[in-house]
Amino acid sequence: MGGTPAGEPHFCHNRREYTPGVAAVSTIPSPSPAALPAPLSADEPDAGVLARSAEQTAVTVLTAAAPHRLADVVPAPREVRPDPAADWVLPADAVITVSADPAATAVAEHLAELLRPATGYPLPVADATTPDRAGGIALVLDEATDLGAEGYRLDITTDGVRVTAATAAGLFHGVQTLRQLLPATIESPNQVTERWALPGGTITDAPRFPYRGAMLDVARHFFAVEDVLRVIDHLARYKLNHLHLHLTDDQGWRIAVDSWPKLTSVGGATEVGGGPGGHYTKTDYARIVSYAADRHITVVPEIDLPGHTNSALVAYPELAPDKIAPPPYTGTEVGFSYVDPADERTYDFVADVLGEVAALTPGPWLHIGGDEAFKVKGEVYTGFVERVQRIVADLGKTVVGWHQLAPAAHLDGRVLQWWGTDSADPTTAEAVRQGARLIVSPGNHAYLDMKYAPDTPIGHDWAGLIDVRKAYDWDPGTHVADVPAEAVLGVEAPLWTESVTSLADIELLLLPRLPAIAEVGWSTRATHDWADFRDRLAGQGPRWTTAGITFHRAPEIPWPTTPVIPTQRDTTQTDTAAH
Ligand code: TNX
Repeated sequence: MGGTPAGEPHFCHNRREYTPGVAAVSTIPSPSPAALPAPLSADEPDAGVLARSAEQTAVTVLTAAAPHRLADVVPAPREVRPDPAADWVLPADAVITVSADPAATAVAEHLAELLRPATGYPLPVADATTPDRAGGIALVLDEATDLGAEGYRLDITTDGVRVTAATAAGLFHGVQTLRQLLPATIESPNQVTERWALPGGTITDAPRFPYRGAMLDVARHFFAVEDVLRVIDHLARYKLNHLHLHLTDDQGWRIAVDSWPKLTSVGGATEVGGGPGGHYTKTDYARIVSYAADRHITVVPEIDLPGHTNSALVAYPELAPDKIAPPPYTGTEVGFSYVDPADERTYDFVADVLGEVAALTPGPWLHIGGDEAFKVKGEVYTGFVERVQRIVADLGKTVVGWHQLAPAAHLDGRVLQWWGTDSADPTTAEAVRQGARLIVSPGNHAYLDMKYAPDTPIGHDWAGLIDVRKAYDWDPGTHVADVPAEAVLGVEAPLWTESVTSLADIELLLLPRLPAIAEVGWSTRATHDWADFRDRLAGQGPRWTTAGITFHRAPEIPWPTTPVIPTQRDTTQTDTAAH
C-alpha cells in the first residue's frame, strides 16, 4: 500500500492539492521513462496493515502512518520501481543479517546504531554466509553484481529488506536510502512510538560521478573535531564521499607538523576576527580520518601554497621572501602572502609538511592549493607548482589544486578544482586536454559561503547569491567550456569560513544546499527536475529538525509544518490547514 488514512502528507509543492490518505500522484516527478520504468500509482491501503495501524493508533496517536514514496530520496536514485503490494513494517524483533565481511558488518552496525535510538528495538547484527531478509534487513555483499564501486540495490518486500552491493561503500549508500524511506521520526535521538513502515519495491542506484565532496575551511575559523564529525554525518546522509579540509591559510595553521612545531604553536593561535584559533593534533586528525572512513568518506587535506601562507611566515620568518616575520593576520583579504619560491629551505618545508600530512592520510589525494598567489607570477609560479607537484607524486599521492595550477606542466593524474564563475577558461581546458581531471566547484553555484539572499546574516556575495535552485540547476558534465564530461571527476561544495564562527553558522549555509550539490554529483541527468527536487528536499526538513540539526528554511522549498515528534493529537488533522 502506498497511502493510508491519517498519512503524513507527501510533500507536494502545491499543498492545497494534498488529500489525506491518497498518494500525491500529481506531484510525482516526471523523470524520463528510462529512469522510472514502472509508473508510480496511487494505491489502496492493505487491509491487514490498516488493521495493525488502527491497533497501534489506539495505543499512541501518531503523526505518520503512510510510508514515504519509494522515490522520496535525496539524491534521486537512478531507477525506482515501486511495488505498492510490498510495503513492509520493521518489527521489534527484526534482525540485521550481513555477509561475513568486516567492512559489511561495520555497515550493518552503523545501520543498527541509526535505527536503535528512535525504534528502541534491539536490532541485533548477525553475520551469515547467505544473509536472509526474512522478517528483517539483509545486507548482501555480492561482488558478482554490476552495481559498480558505490552502487546498490534495495529491495523492500513483504518479507523484509535486502540491500545488495559489490562493496561495503555500496551497502553504506543503500543504508542511507533505507534511512530516508523510514518515517522522519527515525531521526529522533529518543525512543518514539511509531509504525516503522517502508514503501515496497526496488531501487537500483549508482553515482554519476566518482568524486562528490564538500570542503570545510578550518583555517579562517577553527572548528572543533566534534563539529567536523557532524559535518561528516551530513555528507554521509547525501552520499558524498570526500571531505576536503582547507587546513592552512593566512589566518591560521591547523594541522600539527612535528618537524615544524611552531606552525601550530604560533601559526595556529590566530583566526579571523582575533579569536584564539586552534589546531588538530595528529590524533585529532586521525580521529576525523577514521570517522570519515567509517562512513566511506575520504579526507582530502589541503596545504595552500605558495600563497595564503601568512600564518606559516609568522611562525617561520625564514620562509618569507624578506626573511622578516609579518604580523599575524586576522582580516579577510587574500593574495598578499607567499613562501619564498627562490629559497631551497622553502622546498624542505614543503616536503616535510606534505610528507607528514601524507603519512597521516590514507586517501590518495593531497591538495596543494595554488589559488590567489598574486605576488608569485609567471614562470616563478609555474616552476614552484611543478616542483611541489613532483613532491606530491614522490609521496605516492595524487596532486589536487585549484584551477590556477593549470599553466604548470601536466603531471600524470593531476586534478584541478574549478572555482570560476564564468564557465570558461582556455588554460584550464588546455590542461584538461593534456590529461588533467576536473573537480567542478563553480563559485556561483557550489560555493556554500555565498549568501542565499541579500538578507542572509552571514556569507559572501562576490560570486552572486546562491539560492537552492541556483545550487541545484547546473550540470557538472557540461559546465566548463571545452571540458568533456569524461574529464569531470566530480563536484565539490566549498564552505569558506571568513564569516562562519559556529556549527550553527555552518549548518545554516550547508543545509539545504549541500543536498542540492550532492544530487548534482550523484544523480543521472534524466532525474534532474527542480520541482521534483524541491519536493523531495522539503521532506528532509522534518528529519533535520528531529535530529536537532538547524537549517535555513529557504522560502522556495515547501517545508512541511507538521510536528515531527509524535504528540498526542488528533490523527485526522493534516498540516494542510497551515498553508
Ligand atoms: C576565494 S576559492 C578563495 C578563498 C576565499 C573565498 C571566499 C579560492 C580558491 N580562494 O581564499 O576564502 O574566495 O569565498
